[in-house]
Amino acid sequence: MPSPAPFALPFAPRRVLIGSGLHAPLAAWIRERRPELDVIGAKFDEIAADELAWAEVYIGFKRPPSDPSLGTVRWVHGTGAGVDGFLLPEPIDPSILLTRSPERFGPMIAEWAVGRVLAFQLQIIPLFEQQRAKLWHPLEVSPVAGTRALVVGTGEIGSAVAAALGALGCVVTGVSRTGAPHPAFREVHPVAELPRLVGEAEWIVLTVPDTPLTRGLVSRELLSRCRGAVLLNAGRGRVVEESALPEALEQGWLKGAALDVFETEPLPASSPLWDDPRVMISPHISGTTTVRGAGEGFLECLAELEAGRLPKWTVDRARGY
Ligand code: OXD
Repeated sequence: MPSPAPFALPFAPRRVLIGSGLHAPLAAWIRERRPELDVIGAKFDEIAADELAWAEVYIGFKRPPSDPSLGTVRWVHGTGAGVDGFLLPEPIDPSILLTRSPERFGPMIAEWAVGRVLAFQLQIIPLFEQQRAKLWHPLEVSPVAGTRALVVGTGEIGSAVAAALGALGCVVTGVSRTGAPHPAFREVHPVAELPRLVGEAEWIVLTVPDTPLTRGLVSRELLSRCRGAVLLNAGRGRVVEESALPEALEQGWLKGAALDVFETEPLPASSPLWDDPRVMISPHISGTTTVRGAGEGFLECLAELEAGRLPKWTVDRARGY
């Protein structure tokens, strides 16, 4: 359940601060639709403490280092798929309303996952490397259809990934907190069954946020139960025990990994993952925020607050999303 509104409703804030690389087009987009709003912005790490002291609302993905407590802001609207930037390591003050973006990241993350699955299965990268060396050397390729995928998380993102892999002919099983059935999955199991399920999957796709329940879920112990799967992580780095990945690859528990998120971002140059040819790294780009998605989500929440209601997209702080 979302927390109750931390202040009296209706709430009609007018001073809006955007902390994002998209601040200029997003501010223009919002001003065009709601000219009475006073909207300013900068990249999140360039926001000054006096701008936070001026703002009633902060829109962004991360808190500004100039004042991580967010000054006197009363409402934060997160623009990313996850809102851990405002909940971890310590949550923002409970007197601040936290809403999340209703933007649909699922379709783009599904393309990211399909791209990696095809690249591994069809050996696209080794074949391209052979091409550069003018080497004619047939590699073993086999269809994706009929392989088994395990998608951890059955929300908007997980179900879009499941539908896309299903369209390739994968047999897709889901794992969620409750194990409630979902039409995009052949079957869904509760998270307690992961130790059995990982041993049956060729693809394990993580789409879950960093919450008290998911942190460290893919531990060394769980990895040791995999039987040559490829691990894809588009959720959060801290869901995986990252230091156990080199061993998991060496032991053959994992055949490969496609990682978009890491415990520390950017991934430090000292990480052995960079040089491992079995690992495909991308810099947290599997699902990106758009101006329209961020703008529409913000205005939807604003309209609800102005009408005296707690927004549908209010974050349940206990669950972490
Ligand atoms: C995220 C994002 O939450 O990039 O990971 O939006």
